[in-house]
Amino acid sequence: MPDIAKETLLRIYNNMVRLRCLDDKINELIASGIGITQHSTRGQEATTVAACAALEPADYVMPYPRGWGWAIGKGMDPKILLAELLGKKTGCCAGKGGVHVADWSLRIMGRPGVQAAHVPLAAGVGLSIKFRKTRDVVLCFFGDGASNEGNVHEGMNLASVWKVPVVFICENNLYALFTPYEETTSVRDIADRAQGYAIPGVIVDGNDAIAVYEAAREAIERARSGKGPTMIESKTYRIHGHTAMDRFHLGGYRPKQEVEEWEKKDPVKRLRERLIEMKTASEAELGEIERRAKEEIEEAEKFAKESPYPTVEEIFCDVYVE
Ligand SMILES: Cc1ncc(C[n+]2csc(CCOP(=O)(O)OP(=O)(O)O)c2C)c(N)n1
Ligand SMILES: [Mg+2]
Repeated sequence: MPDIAKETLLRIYNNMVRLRCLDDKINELIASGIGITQHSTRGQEATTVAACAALEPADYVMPYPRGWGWAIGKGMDPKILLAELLGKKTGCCAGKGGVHVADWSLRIMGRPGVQAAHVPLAAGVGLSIKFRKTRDVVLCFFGDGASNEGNVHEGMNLASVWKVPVVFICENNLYALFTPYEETTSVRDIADRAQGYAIPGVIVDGNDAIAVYEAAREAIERARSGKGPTMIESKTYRIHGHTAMDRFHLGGYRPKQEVEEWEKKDPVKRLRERLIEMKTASEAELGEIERRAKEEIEEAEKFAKESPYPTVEEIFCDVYVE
């Protein structure tokens, strides 16, 4: 039995289910012709959600482009997120950020568009925490493809030199766009690269929410107690294509059978089965979580669609600090 409070386990399950419903809803909106985009997190929900569950409210998240798990995990209301994606005034950036979701009140520092550009910024946030002498921690997410960018090297090196409280989480979903990671990555385990920065490198089964939570909790405690950064490599898989525009992900650049094998390791289903097996929750309780999540996302869609767009006069607000 894992040493995790029942309330935490249920929060993780709830957020994973809410994230999946939101992901499905956005794909539905895209299919209906609404001009938005997303990098689906189906199959990857455990990493961002369970890692964020190990944070405290004052901790920071440096998001990356895949999905919205870091937003849901850090407490963003799906209504506000969906309104932002639809360019509405009620969104977290008043409709002017679009996919570049940020909410500084939740310490979500802003989803980048340039892969890996945020990694040195995570070291910077860590340095600011050190100067301010608070006990906060930064969780910084990036993908396997991004792990080969110079920015990751610079950010991880500086974070180690400065011994700042940053936990780097690389979600290795085996592909960057249409390229398998072995074709672009020098090592089999990206976590091995942590050695080059003299920090711990941890490998975790990214489809096991409990394992991710435990690994993140340990790394976060280490960072909080002044021992510096950790790198976690979460091994997982994206079930959908790179984005909804990707028509070649099934049987094109990756074998259909590979996708089917990973579908059997569905992290949501897997946590559900564990919760039942450990008697953490009953079938009825989990069913209620799933029903409520669906309802919440339907309401979020209605809210986002009915919300107004920003006015022309509002376009130049929030551009500079006033
Ligand atoms: C610096 C930079 N190069 C290229 C791109 C275009 N691009 C967007 S997503 C992506 C693949 C990223 O792969 P990975 O880091 O593995 O993340 P995943 O999409 O698998 O979650 C690329 C190359 C970009 N956004 N930024
Ligand atoms: Mg990838």
